[in-house]
Amino acid sequence: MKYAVLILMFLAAATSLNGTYAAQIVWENFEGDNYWEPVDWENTGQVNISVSDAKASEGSQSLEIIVREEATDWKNKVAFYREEELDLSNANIVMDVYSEKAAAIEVATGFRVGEKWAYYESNKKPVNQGWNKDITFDLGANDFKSKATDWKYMVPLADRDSVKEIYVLVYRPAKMIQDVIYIDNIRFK
Ligand SMILES: [Ca+2]
Repeated sequence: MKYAVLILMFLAAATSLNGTYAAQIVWENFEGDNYWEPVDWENTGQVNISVSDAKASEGSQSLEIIVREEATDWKNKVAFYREEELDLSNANIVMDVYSEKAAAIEVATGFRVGEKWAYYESNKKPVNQGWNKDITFDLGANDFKSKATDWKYMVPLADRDSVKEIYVLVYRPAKMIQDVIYIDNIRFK
């Protein structure tokens, strides 16, 4: 909770000093312990995640995601999350993603928010082979999906001031078997 307050103060201070200056803080750089866990949803593939020094866009470590299951039409993604109370009213999310393969991979972000921990998911962003720096998710966008919209991308993210968990999802083309992806330098901006 202290951390969330700190972020708010930092963003407020940076905004007031310079109206259009976009403050940026690194929230997760994977230089320490791993706070992320894979989800156990029916429609997500099996995955191993761990902090690794094989690739990094910041510091010397990143989160290594080893996908162990072939992607099918209905199970075409893996997902993992970190629990933390955050106020992201004035923040967007930026991250760096490395893909070993030149496959049609996409990433998205998800959020559990509010008293009911409702789940919202952002639209997908393409990932090319190698490093994809500064992939940005606009948390003020109007094309999030949720259960209330029957999983159609057509609503804003609700309760941005009351985020409980942040998810990262990696979508993969059907028939893709093994895969390794790295994520680093997750920022609020
Ligand atoms: Ca790092």
